[in-house]
Amino acid sequence: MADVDAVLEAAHLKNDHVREYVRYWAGITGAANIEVVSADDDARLIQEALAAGEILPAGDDLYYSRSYYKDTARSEERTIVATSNPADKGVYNNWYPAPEMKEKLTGLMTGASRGKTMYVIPYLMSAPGSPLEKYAAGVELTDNRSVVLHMNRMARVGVEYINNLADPDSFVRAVHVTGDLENLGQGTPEDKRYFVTVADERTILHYGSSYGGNALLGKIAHGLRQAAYDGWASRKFLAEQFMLLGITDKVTGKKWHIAGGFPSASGKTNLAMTLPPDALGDRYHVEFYGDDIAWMWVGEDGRLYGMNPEFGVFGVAKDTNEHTNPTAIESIKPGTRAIFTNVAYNAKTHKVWFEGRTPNPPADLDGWLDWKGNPVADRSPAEANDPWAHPNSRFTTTLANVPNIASDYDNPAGVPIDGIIFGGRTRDREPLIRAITDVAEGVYDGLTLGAEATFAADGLDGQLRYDPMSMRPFMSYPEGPYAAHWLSIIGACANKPIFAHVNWFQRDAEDGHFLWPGYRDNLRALLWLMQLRDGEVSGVETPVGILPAKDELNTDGLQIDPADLDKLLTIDVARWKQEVGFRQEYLEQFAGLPEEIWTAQRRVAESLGN
Ligand code: GTP
Ligand code: SPV
Ligand code: MN
Repeated sequence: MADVDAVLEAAHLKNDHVREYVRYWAGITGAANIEVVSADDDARLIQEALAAGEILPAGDDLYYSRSYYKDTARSEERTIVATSNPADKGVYNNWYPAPEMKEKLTGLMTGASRGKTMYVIPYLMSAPGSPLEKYAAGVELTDNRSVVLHMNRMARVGVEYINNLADPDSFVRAVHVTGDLENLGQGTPEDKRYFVTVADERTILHYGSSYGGNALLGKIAHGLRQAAYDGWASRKFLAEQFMLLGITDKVTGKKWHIAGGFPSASGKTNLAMTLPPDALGDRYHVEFYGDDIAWMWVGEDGRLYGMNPEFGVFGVAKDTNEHTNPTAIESIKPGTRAIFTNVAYNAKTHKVWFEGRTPNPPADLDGWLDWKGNPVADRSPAEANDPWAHPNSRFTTTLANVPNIASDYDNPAGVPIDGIIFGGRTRDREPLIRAITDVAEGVYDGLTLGAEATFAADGLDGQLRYDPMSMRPFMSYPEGPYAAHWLSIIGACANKPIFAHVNWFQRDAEDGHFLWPGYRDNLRALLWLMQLRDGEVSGVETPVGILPAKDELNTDGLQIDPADLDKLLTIDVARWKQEVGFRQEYLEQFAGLPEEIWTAQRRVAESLGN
């Protein structure tokens, strides 16, 4: 291999700790070449990837990538958090001892990049100058050019982000080795994939995938797992799978910010990018800050502040269209340099399509390939109804491409948070919205978030499960301390956010239709919540929170069956009594839950008459 130091020198990579790290892993992986990446290299890397057939053209400055067909989502059972302290073992973090995992991954990665280029991606998961900047720097090493292209969109990339660190050793070491995807036994007992965060060493070692959160290590491995651990270890901040949006009332000039957690593929991107319903558009404006991760801390003024550490969006393609999410459609239009992954692709016209993009698939099958690359026209009758796109197919675009991106999205100071919402796919029980003003009850509500899992993780679609704060796949330390850390951060705020639980996915018990139209109309529930916070409405008290009185919800232009609306604004007490019993059992698995959480559980149970 070429002299590593000469390459790093030529790339102006000055940080000696980074150099040492690159040398070490270049030696282990056996890569043939080293290349240091900056955002300016994107156009050249795109050309190289096109020439190599790793991506395909999908229109004017749009690109198509296909991942191996057994490598299309996160794998929860192959994801591990390791530390040197057995007390860090929780219920969901899949804890292993750090020495065992480092040895394992070093073995798997040894010689595994032979003949390949190892790209060095210095990145920052924050706007420069953020109060949390010291937790945000990282260097991903990857042997996959498509991963580089995605990282260029999802994070701020360049040597300038790691050359002048206050503590030059304080970057996250994030090593990604693709492995031989066709021989990894994905989903079998011989599965060779390991996605490990060695949290107390700020080291991420991922082997055996080129897809999304398995491979773009700045995103969930650093942005969520590592950052959540750092936030707890420092006692300074929370890192959560949250969207972040702003709402401006153009008449009064008021501006609110809301952050919220919904499990993967349950509506964060859609909500954060939403436009107001047409009837409310003259009065309200929604600004997009982030769709998947928020880091939150207490500001000097005693308010909770939040920021999106990412630079782009890795959004679910399915059902994204001009009606459901017009701003997302704008953000992937020609000229945006967006990359589509695992959607259907037309090899002749270079068009892409996915379920829900239009009501029906293209009528002319000529040239169309499904997400596996097979011609749709050649399908057997048995395959005729298979989806063209993978349900977890995605688009990758930068935040700046989203038309309603907040003007201050890059402001390192972050934004003050007025409301924290939790939600998910819940077919019964959860009303449209229930507000919670007590902090312990709000934290309790987040911990007991119960929803249907989605296709964003392999093999779990539709299973009803608890997903604390929507962090279940990203938990890096035990649930008891996690709850305590939440109580301590929010408790330290002099001016606290209001909590709420929302549900856009309640279904009719008979025919299964969604009771709520969802998407742009979701803003109606958030507006009510902000009015409640500001004392303009008072709602109706129930055992599980405050619901909107019927005349308090703005229904201008809303098309809904009045019987459906009634159901959305009431509590099914019998169903909730049963639920509280389930919650008792669920909470009992967690060691060291703060007493406040048990008090909240008892209060809810008692007010339901249990
Ligand atoms: P991750 O990126 O996996 O963390 O997901 P996410 O929470 O950002 O999910 P996203 O907003 O991309 O939504 C996932 C799916 O839910 C898409 O297919 C959406 O069309 C659908 N969806 C989003 N909002 C609504 C809604 O209000 N109602 C209904 N019925 N479906 C929705
Ligand atoms: C999720 O699965 O929650 C995502 C996509 O946001 S991934 O980056 O693959 O984790
Ligand atoms: Mn997510």
